[in-house]
Amino acid sequence: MYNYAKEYYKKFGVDTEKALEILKNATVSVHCWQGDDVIGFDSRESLSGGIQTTGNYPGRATTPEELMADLDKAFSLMPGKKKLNLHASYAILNGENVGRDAIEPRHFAKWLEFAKERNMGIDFNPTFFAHPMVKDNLTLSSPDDEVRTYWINHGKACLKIAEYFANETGEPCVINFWIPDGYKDIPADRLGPRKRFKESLDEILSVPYDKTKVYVTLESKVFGIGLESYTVGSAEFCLSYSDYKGITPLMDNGHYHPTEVVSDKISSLLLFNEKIALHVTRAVRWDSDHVVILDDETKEIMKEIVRNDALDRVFIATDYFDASINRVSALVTGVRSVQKALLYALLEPSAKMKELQDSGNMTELMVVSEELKTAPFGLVWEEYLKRQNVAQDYLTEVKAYEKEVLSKR
Ligand code: RNT
Ligand code: ZN
Repeated sequence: MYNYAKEYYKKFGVDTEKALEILKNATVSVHCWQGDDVIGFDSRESLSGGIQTTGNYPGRATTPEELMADLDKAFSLMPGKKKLNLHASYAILNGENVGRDAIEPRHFAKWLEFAKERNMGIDFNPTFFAHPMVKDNLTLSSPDDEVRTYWINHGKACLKIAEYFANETGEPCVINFWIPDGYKDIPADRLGPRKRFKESLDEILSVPYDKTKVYVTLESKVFGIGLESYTVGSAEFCLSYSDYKGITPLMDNGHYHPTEVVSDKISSLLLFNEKIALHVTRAVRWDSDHVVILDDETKEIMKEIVRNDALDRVFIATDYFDASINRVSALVTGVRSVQKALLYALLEPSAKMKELQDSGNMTELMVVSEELKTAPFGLVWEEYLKRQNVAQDYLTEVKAYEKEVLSKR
């Protein structure tokens, strides 16, 4: 069956072997927070910051051990290269009374061990939400000196942890800054909070860190739940700041107006940045963070990366959280969908299609694009899973795990 597919794609000038080879080496950074509904282990606060998980499917991981076991199960059902993406709120404090402003690498030693044993790098995120020091929905942009200082110290502490991960794993660490700061209703001063955010970031980034192995990214957003009127870290702010500071912009495809698409933004950012970063999610009417599926926009995003030969310039991470379905399945479905979309993109005769565009042959371009949609893509995917020693049917394994492990929690 695979040979049939191989010949089929050859007619379009596509080498399936080459595609599989590239896919094998493409890394997806897998977010840990789908496993426990973004709750973490370091505070008793419920989720805040304008993001929400809905649903109450049984089996949520409630301890580091449970989360590690669930991630392990999920990783075993995903082909290809993975990285572990952690939030600061997943610090393992063992009863120690440490604030987020004072966390240290040692609070992540168990995570490091976990990643090392699995030959994985780690990405990191300071956690500026779900914490008593978030005052009036503000952190780094707060007018309250004490609040701002607390979160600046958190940022600094996280940079050190990111560097520790990079040093210890031997793989670069992407550390992503996202703050929820904003207002529910119309503010009187839009400049002040943004100026304070800028100054806070400047202060955090004044800490020396090794830029060859720690990549600082900044994630923008359009609005959050309860913060509908104003977002401090808007697209313009984050792009401008990234440019000014020489850090990496991060686009989350749930963070734009519903008719805007990240796939159209990638090329512009690639022209002006050495690296860019993505949070791949699925927004349904709002930044709902549904599980990623193999939909048109996910394919289009991956096409933009592949067509522009930018796989080594784009940090791809998943970011979604659905509490209404089996969480291990959610992790596997989302990550596999990203990988499927990547394969789909790799099976496109992009050079030929560019030529058609440049010669004004839009008729043929449309025909080729449409014909490719019914090419035997699934057979190439199946071959990939076989070569990677990963079962195609992950649901059976997930169900068994649910019965043996999740349902007993
Ligand atoms: C929120 C952002 C952010 C978070 C995670 C938990 O809208 O997308 O990336 O989802 O940091
Ligand atoms: Zn995100």
